[in-house]
Amino acid sequence: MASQSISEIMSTVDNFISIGDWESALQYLMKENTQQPNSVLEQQLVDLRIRAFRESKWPAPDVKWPPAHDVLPSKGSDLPEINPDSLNVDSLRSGIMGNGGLIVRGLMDSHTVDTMRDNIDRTLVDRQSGGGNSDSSEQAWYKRSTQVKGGPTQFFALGRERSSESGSVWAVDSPRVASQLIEFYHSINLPGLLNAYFSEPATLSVKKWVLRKVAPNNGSKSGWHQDGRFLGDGIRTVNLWIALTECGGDSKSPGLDIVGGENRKIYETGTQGAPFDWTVGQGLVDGLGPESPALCPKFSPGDALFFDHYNLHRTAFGDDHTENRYALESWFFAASRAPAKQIPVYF
Ligand SMILES: O=C(O)CCC(=O)C(=O)O
Ligand SMILES: [Fe+2]
Repeated sequence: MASQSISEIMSTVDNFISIGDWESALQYLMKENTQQPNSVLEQQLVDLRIRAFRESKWPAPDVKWPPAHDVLPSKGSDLPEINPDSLNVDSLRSGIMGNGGLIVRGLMDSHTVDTMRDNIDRTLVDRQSGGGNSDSSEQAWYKRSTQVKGGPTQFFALGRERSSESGSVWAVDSPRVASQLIEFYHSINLPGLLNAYFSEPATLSVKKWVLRKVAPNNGSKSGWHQDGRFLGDGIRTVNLWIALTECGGDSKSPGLDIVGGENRKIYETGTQGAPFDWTVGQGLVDGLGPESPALCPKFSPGDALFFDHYNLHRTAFGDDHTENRYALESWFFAASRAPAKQIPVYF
């Protein structure tokens, strides 16, 4: 794409922004970038999405919360499972609030799954080599937005070397991946679904939108945690976790352990065998009883799990795993209650 075209595109974007029309600015920029993906436009998309949230108003809706919901049928104590066709505001509310989680089989198509796995590998390699090294015709797979201030220069498991073999990366640190993911979310009408769920727009965030490649048997242990423990009071959330490789159950790579059920409270941390002061001990989880079973669902590539900040969960490390596990973690917040510390990202 000639640089003239980019400046023309950006001038149209600036016109929308000058009248405060962030939605049109971002829709237009996203459309132009979809037609001809370009690293300059992708970086602009990330930067402007962070600005758009900060510079827009997010009035709180007047709604009863939690809203009315059912409990979905499931096999025994398992989480309910549906196909993408049955995903709507009712099944999402019932699954998350009534059952403690909802599995949607095959939510991401296999082409996008393959692309995302490849994206994660490229991003980890580019991060390891310093990031932003590619010339303008190549993609810079890892590049920190100037709109992200005060964060770590990289994000990786505590005490671990930055590696291209495995790790976690903020999605916004890879502008191309962030753009492709938002295109995918729009293609399945996630903005509309979450708007209905929250009765207001949903937002992503810099810090709770993560690409993951988890190595098998890497010596890690992870404690049970609830994201509601550290994301702040009064939040409303939906986490969309998507497996990009087969994992969990009796498979060869670490899935996600999750406690199902209707319990919606924040549990005590740092006791009953908890390895860290912010995690919940195994003893406490064992004592929750049959209403709150600890599950390790088996996922195929493209399967999704929806849950929220009340769910106890952890990476399901096991000794008998041999394969890497790739996954995407996307926490969505009701916009009027989104924690500023997580750096909301308009989507
Ligand atoms: O993918 C994992 O292993 C951890 C995910 C997680 O903690 C989350 O999605 O909040
Ligand atoms: Fe988590």
